[in-house]
Amino acid sequence: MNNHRIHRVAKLTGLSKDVIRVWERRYGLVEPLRSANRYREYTDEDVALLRFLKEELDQGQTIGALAVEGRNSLLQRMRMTSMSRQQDVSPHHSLLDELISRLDPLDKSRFEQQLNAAVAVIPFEEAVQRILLPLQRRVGELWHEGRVNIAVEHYVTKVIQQKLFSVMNQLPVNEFGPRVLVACPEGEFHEIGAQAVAYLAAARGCHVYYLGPNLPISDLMTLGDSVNPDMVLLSLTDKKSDTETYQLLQDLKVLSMRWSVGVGGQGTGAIEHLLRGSGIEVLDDLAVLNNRLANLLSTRLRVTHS
Ligand code: B12
Repeated sequence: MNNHRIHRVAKLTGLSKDVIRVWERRYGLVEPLRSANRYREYTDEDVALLRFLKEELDQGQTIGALAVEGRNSLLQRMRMTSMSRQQDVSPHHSLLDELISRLDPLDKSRFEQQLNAAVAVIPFEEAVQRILLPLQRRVGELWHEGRVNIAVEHYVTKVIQQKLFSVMNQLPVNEFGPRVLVACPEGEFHEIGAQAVAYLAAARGCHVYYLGPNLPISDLMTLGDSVNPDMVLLSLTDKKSDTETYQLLQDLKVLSMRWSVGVGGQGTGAIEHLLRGSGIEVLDDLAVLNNRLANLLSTRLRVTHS
């Protein structure tokens, strides 16, 4: 996460410094911290929100009406809007090419500067879809082709994971939101899909337990018994042998007798037909997950209010 001074925020958002200061005084939608020498310091989220406000104004909204809506609701709407826009947002190819060119030989400073700067200026969910996940795919593919050292691949993977976690950790924990467990079952080590799912669920207001890769279902069940989740989301990447597939199906069935279970990831294609009629939901992608989460949240809201 970066902090930005007001002149940079003005540049990044297209708003004048005066307007940014007046909005702070009158509406409090963005309340920057102060550095030791009293300069205003804005977070990436502040910048993304100001850009969103500017877009809303360009479409005829008034700042008064937006202020009444309040920061949290605006942030929520910003994330939703960015998610629905992203359905046809393609990877940021030229940036990805440049980032990849910093990996051999590894130029850590330039790589991180460039990545941080690019991620800072667009809503984080857009950055996830256009930059972070495609970067993970590109660097993973390079390793698979033997064109990048595994140490470099691990370095890039860790940078991506840190970004997802640091933004996720800054989201308020919604104690009363639907409880969602996210993991990759035993033998599954490709983790970024699951992390993206965890981030998305937390950003939508779920109470997320992120359990990472290679988790035996029996241990997931034990934790589930104490958490009693509203949904268990599993990420499947690898193709499995017949025996492994059989075992996985058994495990999923046991899980689904207790809780709602959703599976996604590139490994689901091979077993989708076997899941038909089982009650286990196959969630094709993050847009489908987004709708499922909206549904989960509204059910939870109805339960809390009744
Ligand atoms: C990055 C990568 C790696 C990294 C993993 C880094 C990490 N810690 O996660 C490294 C280099 C370590 C790696 C290693 C291996 N990999 Co690899 N790897 C990839 C690669 C290039 C990208 C996968 C990825 O992370 N994509 C980014 C994520 C975000 O995208 P995604 O997985 O498609 O997920 C999206 C959706 O599917 C969805 N989604 C995912 N999960 C879920 C869950 C839910 C609930 C929902 C709703 C949605 C959802 O959301 C995501 C965003 O759109 C793929 C090839 C490819 N282009 O996909 C191969 C691939 C997955 N790897 C593969 C293999 C075989 C391996 C190895 C076994 C190779 C080996 N011989 O050692 C090892 C095993 C891993 C291990 N033991 O550590 C194979 C799997 C093939 C198969 N059919 O089983 C692939 C397909 C490559 C290939 N073409 O052969 N790999």
